[in-house]
Amino acid sequence: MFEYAPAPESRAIVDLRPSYGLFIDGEFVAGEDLHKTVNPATEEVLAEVVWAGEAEVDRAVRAARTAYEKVWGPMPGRDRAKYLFRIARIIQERSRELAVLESLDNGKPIRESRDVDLPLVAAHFFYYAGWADKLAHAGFGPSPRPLGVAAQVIPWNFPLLMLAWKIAPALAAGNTVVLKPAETTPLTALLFAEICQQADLPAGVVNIVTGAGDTGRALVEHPGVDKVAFTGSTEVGKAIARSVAGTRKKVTLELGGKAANIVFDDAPVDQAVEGIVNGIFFNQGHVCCAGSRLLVQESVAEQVLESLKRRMALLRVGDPLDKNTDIGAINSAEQLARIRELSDAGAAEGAQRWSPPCELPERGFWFAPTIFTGVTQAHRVAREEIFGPVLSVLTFRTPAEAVEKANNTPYGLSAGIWTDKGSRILWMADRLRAGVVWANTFNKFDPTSPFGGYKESGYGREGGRHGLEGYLDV
Ligand code: TXE
Repeated sequence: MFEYAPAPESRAIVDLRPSYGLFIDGEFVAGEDLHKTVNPATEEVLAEVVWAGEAEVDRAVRAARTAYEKVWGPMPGRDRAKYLFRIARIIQERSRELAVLESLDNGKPIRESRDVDLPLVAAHFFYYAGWADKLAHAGFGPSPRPLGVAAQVIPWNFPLLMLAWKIAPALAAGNTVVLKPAETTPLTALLFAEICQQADLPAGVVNIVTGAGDTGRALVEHPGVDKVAFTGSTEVGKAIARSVAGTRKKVTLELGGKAANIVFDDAPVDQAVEGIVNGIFFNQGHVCCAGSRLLVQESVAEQVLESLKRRMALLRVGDPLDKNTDIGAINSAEQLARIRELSDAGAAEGAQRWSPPCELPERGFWFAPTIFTGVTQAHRVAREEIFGPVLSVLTFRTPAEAVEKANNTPYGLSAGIWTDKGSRILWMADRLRAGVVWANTFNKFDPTSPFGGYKESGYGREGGRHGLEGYLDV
């Protein structure tokens, strides 16, 4: 008789080496400046990686330039597509290993890395592989040209997925890349480098330089770079925009957010509550488009909050490799300190803080799911990006007031609407200043649709046909 016993997602599936070099010109290159990367759930050291200095960044940019001019730029799109399809298939084949490594280095629940991140990563490569031989027939003009060498700097919240968002369209369009993963989550990018080798990708087409902000700055400021693509904090995004001003470099920026998740009185409460929970607690709230402000219509606020609290009491916080875990570890001690500081500010400013009873592990970085009620628009928790499992609740009476409050933020990345009325969805979507508006769902991603911000959430789009525009001269 067949018995289904789900195996624990064991860390034994990943074969970690004690240290990793930089991936430059198709090879791993040792370096001197080694730094540890830790498992945020246990504080155990996973491996050491090199933090690249200016000379190493220079080497990587030169390798990317040569590969662009000699191999990848002149290659017909159908041949570039073959490599991208091959990479996509290897990602699928090695997806359990990648998912476990992602959860170890990042702290996110395995259910998310395995069922959300990894399928989307593979989907991105499949999707853009399909574009590589069709660029001349897609409204970009008869002979769209790649930009050249792309410098790509990504954050730690979706390490592999952000890598896929950056690398897949860049390569499909004929660019070569030097990518810098975040300092706290370098490992899956290095495993991806191995996958490039396994796919026989020509040397220099993809280069991975690990390191922190200084490595990122050296990369972005390198004169051999034609395009800068950045995802991260608004502060660093602005610094990058300033540093490339006056150069020939093109820039796309995907920055912070403070999305409103708006619940009307005609929305099915259970469904909306699931959407609120997914909106703010998915990936520990380390999500640029997280629904971090709940705007709930006054007439149903009490009912929605009661139901939300009941649901929050069922959330399991703990071991990221346990399939039953809903909320994993906070990615770093620094991020935990930031979340604590803002959460304490919320309480000090007079909002009411609530968390369900939940026991947090002793070692590692943890934060219980938290909501603030009695929040006004003046409170810091209503204005600043917390980037953690913390929800601020505000109320409204009319659709116009909901729009006014939702738009009352310097950000404009995403918004959510929960209502039974189709006409209201269209009315709201027309007025919300956000790059993505979800209706009766939240945090839905697809490689075919463009993603990106208004206002201080950045500019440029990633995903879909629009995602190619950032890597082409048309
Ligand atoms: O971001 P940084 P941090 C927000 C979120 C979070 C806050 C700080 O609110 O609490 O930012 O996070 C590289 N030139 N988001 O400090 O510093 C860095 O090494 C070039 C939202 O982690 O912006 C990393 O690879 N690169 C966001 C990447 O930039 C530089 C995701 C992001 O780090 C650099 C992350 C420099 N001068 C944080 N300085 C989102 N939009 O999803 C740093 N880096």
